[in-house]
Amino acid sequence: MLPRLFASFWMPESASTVSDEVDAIYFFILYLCAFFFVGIVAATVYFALKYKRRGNDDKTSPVDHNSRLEFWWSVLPSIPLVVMFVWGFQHWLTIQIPPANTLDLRVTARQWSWQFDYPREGIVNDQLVVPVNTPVKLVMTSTDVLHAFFVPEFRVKQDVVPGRYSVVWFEATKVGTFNVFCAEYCGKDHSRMITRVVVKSAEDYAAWVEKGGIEGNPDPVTLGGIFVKRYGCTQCHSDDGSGNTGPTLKGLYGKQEKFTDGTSGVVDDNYIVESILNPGAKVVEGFAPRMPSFKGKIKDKHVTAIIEFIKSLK
Ligand code: HEC
Ligand SMILES: [Cu+2]
Repeated sequence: MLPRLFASFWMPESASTVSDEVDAIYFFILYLCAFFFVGIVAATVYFALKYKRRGNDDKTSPVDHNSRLEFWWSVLPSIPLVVMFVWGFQHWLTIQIPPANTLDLRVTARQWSWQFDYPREGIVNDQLVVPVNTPVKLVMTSTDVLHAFFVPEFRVKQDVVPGRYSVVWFEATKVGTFNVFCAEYCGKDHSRMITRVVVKSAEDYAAWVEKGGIEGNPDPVTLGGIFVKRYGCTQCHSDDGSGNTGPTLKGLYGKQEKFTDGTSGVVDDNYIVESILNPGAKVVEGFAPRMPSFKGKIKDKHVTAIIEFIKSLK
């Protein structure tokens, strides 16, 4: 590989099968440009001084062009350009086209959280947990605005677009935890739209799947607490009475609530289910209708656990 010079403080760790080559292309272009920048500036300064007009009768050269020179100074620099293009394009294809036999996961991005679904394993998580040395394909969509999935250590970044699916794949080469950022400005809490990708060894991943992605054997309230985090509810709702984009869940159950259409109602199981599946139906006074619908995105079992959790927040 080409030099990964300075990589340690310029670049995040390299942790996927494509990242070393992305860096190599980056440094190739960078050093090539640096080399020509220095050369061109030096030549400009040299010629400016050498052919400086020295007085009124200092005539300019009678030569107005030189076809052979012009031909070569056009052709030679285009060679590294072709190298840049061919190398870059080939690697871009590698990054774009997923290999066969990937682990396929679904990703839902919303203001301002990530949801990862494991369709075969029946797991929903707010963190992306994957096995090491296994190609993973993410089929991603957004429920609201443009977002972008970005893992710097993997050197992969892909827009997540409402109303359609976009695909990104990667193969992690190191066990560890890396940041997932949203790389498309998406509103007030864009900067908080961060999660992790946890790369586990094959055995640890299998054990995690075996337990449904949940450690231990928690009771429904604890389980509900896990799911409000996993579905990203906690991005907008606190459980301790503090304010946020949405009303706090503390003391919510049994409360008399006023809605923006002038009606009011008591918070019970039905109301919570409606709030989750059809949040626009009743909008709490003093709040904007910012909550995304979780219809088709949340399992009934998980809703039940969330209700138990909300009930417990007296
Ligand atoms: C993007 C921010 C956001 C997310 C994510 C979100 N909510 Fe909300 N939620 C709101 C807002 C804003 C309101 C108040 C407006 C309304 O009623 O639609 C609300 C209202 C509610 C209410 C009614 C509260 C009341 O005081 O009557 C419940 C219950 C609720 N959300 C539960 C959830 C659950 C459970 C989740 C996760 C599955 C969730 N929310 C995810 C923003 C959010
Ligand atoms: Cu975003």
